[in-house]
Amino acid sequence: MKTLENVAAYRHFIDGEEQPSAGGRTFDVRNPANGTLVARVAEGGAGEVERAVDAARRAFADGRWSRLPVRERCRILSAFAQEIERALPSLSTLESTCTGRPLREMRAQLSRLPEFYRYFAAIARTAEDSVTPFEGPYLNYVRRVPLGVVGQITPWNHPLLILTKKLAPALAAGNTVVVKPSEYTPLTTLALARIALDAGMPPGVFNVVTGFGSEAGRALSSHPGLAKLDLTGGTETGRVVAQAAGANLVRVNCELGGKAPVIVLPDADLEQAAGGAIFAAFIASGQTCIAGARILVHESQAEEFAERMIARAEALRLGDPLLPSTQLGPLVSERQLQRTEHYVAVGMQEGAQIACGGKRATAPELRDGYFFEPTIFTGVRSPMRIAQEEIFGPVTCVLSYRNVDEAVRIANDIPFGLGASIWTSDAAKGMKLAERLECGIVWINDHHRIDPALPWGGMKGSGMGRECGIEGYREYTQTKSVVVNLDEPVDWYATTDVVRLS
Ligand code: TXE
Repeated sequence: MKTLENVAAYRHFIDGEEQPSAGGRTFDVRNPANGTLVARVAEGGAGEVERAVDAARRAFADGRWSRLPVRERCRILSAFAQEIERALPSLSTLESTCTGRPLREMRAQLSRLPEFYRYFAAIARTAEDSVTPFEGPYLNYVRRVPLGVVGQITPWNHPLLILTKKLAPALAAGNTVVVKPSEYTPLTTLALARIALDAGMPPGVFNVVTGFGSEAGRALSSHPGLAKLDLTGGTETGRVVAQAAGANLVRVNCELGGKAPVIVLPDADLEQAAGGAIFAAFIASGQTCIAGARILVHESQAEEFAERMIARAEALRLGDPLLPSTQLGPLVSERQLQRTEHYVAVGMQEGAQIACGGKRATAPELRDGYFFEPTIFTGVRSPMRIAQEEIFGPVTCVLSYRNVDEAVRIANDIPFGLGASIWTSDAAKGMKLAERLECGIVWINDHHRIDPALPWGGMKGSGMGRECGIEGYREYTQTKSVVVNLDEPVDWYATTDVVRLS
């Protein structure tokens, strides 16, 4: 049992230093697998955000990062990537302890992080500016320059991966950053800021303010000193944050909710597709914005397919996330657990059938954690709330369709549009179908697969803007045009000649 004296204490990371909150306010971070106290963390508000933005503004203005020769900036990013690689075992354990996600998942996910810093460093190092076909004796060259101070607000489901998708391009492009991580999972973000400093990143470039969304998050998103605000969170949070930033004419990138369809075409290998659907639905206990939450199966195969999924779901091993045998961890919080239970009740009221799961896990060793059994609803129709609203728990719905047109209608009949997957043995058929889906990312015979080069973002209520890829890098830059007159300047008032100005 941890006593208050030996609980780890974490503070904000501002200007290259750990800093407490004014008044010494703190909040607790607990392990969702067993409720134990993991750490006491400084609770920031407007004052701490002000300090962090000011440090980032100074770091940007004096050019210690933004005007560093790009080669040097990339060298530091490569050193950062290398230090992250070295720290992967401890980062994975800490991430697993705070999110409740199985260590196996965290290791697989975090092992990709260094690649993102190397990829964006390579883009910055190889980026070439352009020259426009400006008419007349002029040279118009267009440079891409950093934006300034950017605010990044991140969630608890993939704390380091989601941060990295924003941080790597922001830093590579020369911006300075203030991050407000989720109040549930701030520890690895603080650890990452320390690693960056140790890898040679100048103080003030990467700052972290910990605290709650309603206070620290609100202060950051409404700060007029930002050049951009980048959020991953719930759709409601996205609306609030975009309004606050918009009032200051701060550009906004939002990666919000989702409810991905998994479309199983009749020609698919059903066993492979069932494995894919289970992976899509239950990785991270369904707490991902691309969770396969609607499994669309041809009516002639729906029953058989559901049976295959049920067999696999019932075989999933729930347990201590740190054990290598564990396949499904707890939900991140009591709140997510209650939300999941609420939606299961809604589904039953709506007339859907629980084919497996549907309740909190009852094994004695799981009772102190937020564990919920993997749950499959059958008999679901698209207008039902369980098929329309983001549950963000280990719950998925099987829906049947009569033909491909109906599958497309169901897939698109939702306010979200982030990810989707198609399972088929005919890639051309899959590609044709992909064209008809209203979403930002479509996998064919896979799901959840990411890469730093993949432009990531949604349509409709799933957000605006794109992370990653060359587009994601560009969104952390702005153009600056320089127009050089290669001839004698026109003395406008000294002549009566007709001179074209445009
Ligand atoms: O996320 P929040 P919550 C969805 C998912 C989940 C629901 C609620 O459906 O069930 O959102 O989760 C900060 N101003 N997603 O409430 O609140 C907050 O502190 C500024 C989808 O935990 O959106 C945290 O750092 N910031 C999603 C971040 O926003 C505010 C991932 C996200 O938290 C704020 C997470 C405010 N007013 C949840 N309110 C995805 N796309 O993957 C909160 N925050």
